[in-house]
This record gives sequence, C-alpha cells and structure tokens, in this order.
Amino acid sequence: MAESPAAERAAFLRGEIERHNHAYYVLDAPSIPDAEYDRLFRELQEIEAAHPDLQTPDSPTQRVGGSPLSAFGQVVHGVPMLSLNNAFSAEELIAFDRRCRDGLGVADVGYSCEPKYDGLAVSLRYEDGVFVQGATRGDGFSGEDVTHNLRTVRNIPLRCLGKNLPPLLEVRGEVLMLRRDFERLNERQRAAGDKEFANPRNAAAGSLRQLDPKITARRPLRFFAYGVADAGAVAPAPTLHSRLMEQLAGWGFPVAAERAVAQGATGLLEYYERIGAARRALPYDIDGVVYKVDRLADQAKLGFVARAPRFAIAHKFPAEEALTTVEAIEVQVGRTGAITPVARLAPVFVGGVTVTNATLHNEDEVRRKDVRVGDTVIVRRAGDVIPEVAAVVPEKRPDTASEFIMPGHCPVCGAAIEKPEDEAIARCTGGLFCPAQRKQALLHFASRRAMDIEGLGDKLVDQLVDNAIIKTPADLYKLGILKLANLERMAEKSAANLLAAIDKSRKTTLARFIFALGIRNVGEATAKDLARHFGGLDALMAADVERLQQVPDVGPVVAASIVRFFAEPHNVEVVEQLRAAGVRWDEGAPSVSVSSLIACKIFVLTGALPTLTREEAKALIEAHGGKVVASVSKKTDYVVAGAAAGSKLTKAQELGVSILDETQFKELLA
Ligand code: 5U1
Repeated sequence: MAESPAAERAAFLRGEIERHNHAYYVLDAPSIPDAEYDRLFRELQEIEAAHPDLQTPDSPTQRVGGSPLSAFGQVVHGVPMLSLNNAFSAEELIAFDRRCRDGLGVADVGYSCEPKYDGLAVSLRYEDGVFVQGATRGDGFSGEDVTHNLRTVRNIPLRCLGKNLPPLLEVRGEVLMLRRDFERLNERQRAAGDKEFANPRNAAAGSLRQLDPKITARRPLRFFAYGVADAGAVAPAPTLHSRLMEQLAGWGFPVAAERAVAQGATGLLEYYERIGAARRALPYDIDGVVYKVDRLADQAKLGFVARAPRFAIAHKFPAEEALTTVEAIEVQVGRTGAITPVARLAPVFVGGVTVTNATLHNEDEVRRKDVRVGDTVIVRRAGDVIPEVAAVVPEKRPDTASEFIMPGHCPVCGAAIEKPEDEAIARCTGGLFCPAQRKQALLHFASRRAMDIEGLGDKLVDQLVDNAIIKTPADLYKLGILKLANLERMAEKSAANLLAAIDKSRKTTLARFIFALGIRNVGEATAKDLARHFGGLDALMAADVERLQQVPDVGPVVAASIVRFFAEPHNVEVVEQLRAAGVRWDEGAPSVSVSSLIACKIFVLTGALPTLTREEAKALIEAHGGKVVASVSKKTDYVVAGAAAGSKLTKAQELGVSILDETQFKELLA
C-alpha cells in the first residue's frame, strides 16, 4: 500500500535529521547550519503531533526524553558483559603478550589497541538496524534498562546507517562526558546553585541513571563503541577486531579516532607511550589503553578465564585521583599578590608522584567545595597540572573538622589582604615590598618563556631574597661570583654557570622582556601582540588606555593594567636599571617579516589542511605578524578550513567571516 504524503515526509525528515546528527556528533563535521537543522526538527515534530501513529521509537524527536520511570527494569545480557584484567607495568604487559603467543603457538601477535574510556559500560541492542534496548553493565550478567536515557544520547544512532545490517546487533561501549562538556555542565550547575560533579565520570554516571529521561537529555553524554557482543552475528563475518570497528563506524557508531593496530609487546608499549603523551589533549578522560588480539578466530581460541577474556587486557595509567586527608589549609602569596588557599595533605601517591599539597584556588572555591581541615578529600592530578582538591567525601567528615578562615594580613609581609567585591581573588597589598611577591616576580622574570635564565630555581631565589642580596630583577645583573659562591649548596662551577646564563639573557626580544616584567593580565600572547604593535618599549610605556586598546585582543582591563604598571615610578626605575645593565633587544624593525594582509589579523584554524599541519599553518601566520586564536568571533578576520572542519566553520559562515582553503591561505601569504 502506498504511504501517505505525511508518512513519506516524516520518513524523509527522520533520515535527514539522523544524517545531520551523525555528521555533527560522530564525524564532528556539521553538514547544515543549526537554524536549518532546527527547522527540519520542528517540521517532524509538527507532523508527529498531527499524526501520532507516525511517531516511531527511532525518531530523532524521541531524543528529548519521554515520561519519567518509577524504577529501572532489569535486562539479562544475552552475552555476559565481561571485565578486563589489568596490567600496571611493562612487565605485566610483556607477560600478557607471552601468554597470548604461547596460547596460540605463534612467534608474534597482532593487537587492536584503543583508549580505555573512563566512563560507564553499556550494551545497545538493535533489531533490523533500529535501536530497541540499552542496558548498563550491572553485575555483568544483568544490568538496568536505561533505553529511554540512552535514546537521548545524541551520538548513539537510533537507526544504523548503511546496508548489510544484521537482524540482531548488540553493540558494546561506554557512555562518558567530554571534558569541555563537563566544565560547561558544572558552570550551569554552579549558576543554578546546584551541586557540582567531581569529575566527568561521576557526571556521566549520575546523568545516565536518572529516572527522568528529560534530565538525561539535558546532559551532554556521548557514547563510544568498542565491540559487539557476538561478532559472528555480523555478516559477512569480519576476521579482525580492527575491521569490525571499521564496520561499526560505517553503521554510524562513534569509535575512537586513536585506535591502532600494533605488533607484539614492543608495538603495544609504543602505543601506551604515545597515548599516554597525548592523553591531556584527548577530549575525554581515559585511564589507560586496551589491547585485544586482533584476529577474532584467535580470540575464540584463547577464550576466557573466570570473568575476563584471555585475549584482551587493560594497560592502566598511574591513578590520577586518590583519597587523602586535609591536615591544614594555609595560604600562598603569588607574584601579583594573589592569595591562594592550599590544602596540606597527608602524603598520597597520585598519577605517579607523591602529593602533599593541593591548590584550593580561592576562598569562594573552598566554600563551594566546602573543604575543611580534617576532611577526607579526592585529590586529582592531571598531567603536569598542579594537584587540586576535586571534592570532599562528606560521609567521612569528623566532628572536629574546622572551616578555613581567610587571614586579614599577609602571612609573609604582614600587609593587609584585600578582596575587591567583584573579584574572586584576595590579594596581599604589600606589592614588591612583600618578599613572597618579590620571589615569585624574580622566578617569573627568569622563567624559560621570559628571560630564560637557566639555573635560577626557587631554592636559590629564596636565599637571594631572604639574605637581601636581591630586591629587583635588575639586581640579578649586578651579581658577582663571590656573592653567589658564599650561598648554601652553591658550588663555584654552578655559580659560574648561573652568571653565564644571566649574561646570556641580556640579549633578548621585546616580547620576552615585556612578558618578563610580570604586568598583571599580560601573558605571553599579549606580550607578543604588544611588541609587534609598538615595535619599541618607549612607545609602549607612553601609550594611554585608548592607544593600547588598538592592539588586537587588548581590552580595557589589560590596557588599564599596563598603564597602572608604568605609572608606578618603582617599575620605571627597574626598567631603566635593566636597560642600563645591558638588557637589550632589536627595536623598530619588527623581528618578523610582516605582510600587510596578515599583520595583526586574527585567524582561526579548523579541520585538516591537505599539506600543512596545524602547527605549520600557525607558525606561518605568526611569522607574518598575524595571530591564531581558538574560537571564532566577530573579531576573527579569517577562518582557514580544511577537511572535516567542525562547528567553527559553521560559526564563521553565520558571522560572515572570510573563509579560506589552504590554496587561498597560501595566496594570502604570498
Ligand atoms: N576500550 C575498551 N574498553 N573495554 C572494556 N575496549 C573494551 N573491551 C572490553 C571492556 C570490558 O571487553 C571486551 C574485551 C570484551
């Protein structure tokens, strides 16, 4: 029987919307503007409202969440959801590879590798390509029926793409929250006065286990597939796990972009190192990597032991979160006088190091997280970032726990601590008379991206300031071997090396010098912009707020900071002393070749360019006096877009920003 025009239109719209959804959420390459997507969506909603019989479970309109449940049902997994054995060291990994080789009687094994998502395992069931049921892992044999909630997860296909679909397909994978979505969700929670989540995993778990799917629908969950329950059900049956993953991607499932095939233990260890190094740049948290024997027939041969497969293993990264107790909350004074409360902790091993201090950022943060002395807390250490207190474990709070009180005076110099009403940060008002600020200012001046004085570490700066040998950065250039060699733990050779490094720093660039001055709100990028714009220090020192705001990205706050800095006679005196000590840079002619079409222009890079890497394109722009920023706004001059360009391209189109492909970009450079 011929379908009604409404039914035909609804089917067409469902297909279109899901195609655009896949492009946006799975491929990260939007295929239509948001407004057009919304129009299609509204049209489908209207048809379904007028013809309720046309509403199908795989309709994208179902992603907004249906009626609340009173409890979750139970789902028995047709194929149990196993757990993985873990390897925590290279030795354990090498032993795993040996067991696989011995079990298969071969000299070398190929493995499929991928990140180990820090999310929640789920199983998705598809009948004739349509999503019909989703369940949590539970105890591995049965889990909770969270179908309604999983339907709201935007990158889970409600209907598989492509042809050749098995009548029954059970896809396994994890639900998680991207780090940037987690930050935004917590911002929203904060603004609404709701409790924040401790980490993306907790946020994902809390969101998936909501009885009201409308709440889940508002939470930015994502799914990543890592396998199917029974690969034999897929026809033609793939012979390799890596091919099965490609097949899943073809059907519209999100799979890890970082997956790879590696040979033997050496290949696995290389993969572990590579993903470990890239870990912070990934959009989601991972706690290790997973290796699986790639040949599915070999997987079957190796089989299982207890509840874990012999053919797979999780190679874990050192833990990045751990529990410990807060022994005290003290304050630290930063370079600009910022007072940071710091939790002194019972020593705990996190992410490969022993942590005894964790930042609490500011007073508001201490109150928001309600951290008290005596509390048991979750400490997080992410890569090289300073460890922080992620959350308190309220059940473990002792009756004796005491609240933090912000001191009224600087613990180092005794000057008053002030906190402007509209700022989150309290500051010591002692300025450079405060030894703590002086030490931090010196360390900043000498740091690698500023004057790059190798060997001037915090222990040495402590001694130089505490013994009144140095008051300002200019005093560094007056140091002699005798003064240095008399300091504790300072051998003559190290003293000579330090003096050589100080001498070498005399020849610098204007951008480094401006950055080294430590002007509040002037970071490395702003210092480069200022140097490029003014060409010389005197012009910068003489500039007023209006003139400063002509520099790209310099707003009223930054401009006021700069004017305030050079209005302070002490700062001008230090600058003059530094110049008199022989600190110099090339002035006038900018140190880069400046193309008038690119100089001072703001660029955004998106997608993969055919020949240039992102780093190369950025370097070319900067070498021509332009600037690369991360997001598109009205201030953006050009967006350089390559293959699979994402939402930045759409935004540029909406704002009417000039869009260049690589050829046009090269023409502009030329
Ligand atoms: N990435 C990934 N995580 N994970 C978890 N793959 C993977 N595979 C698993 C599990 C439990 O199990 C299969 C080996 C069956």
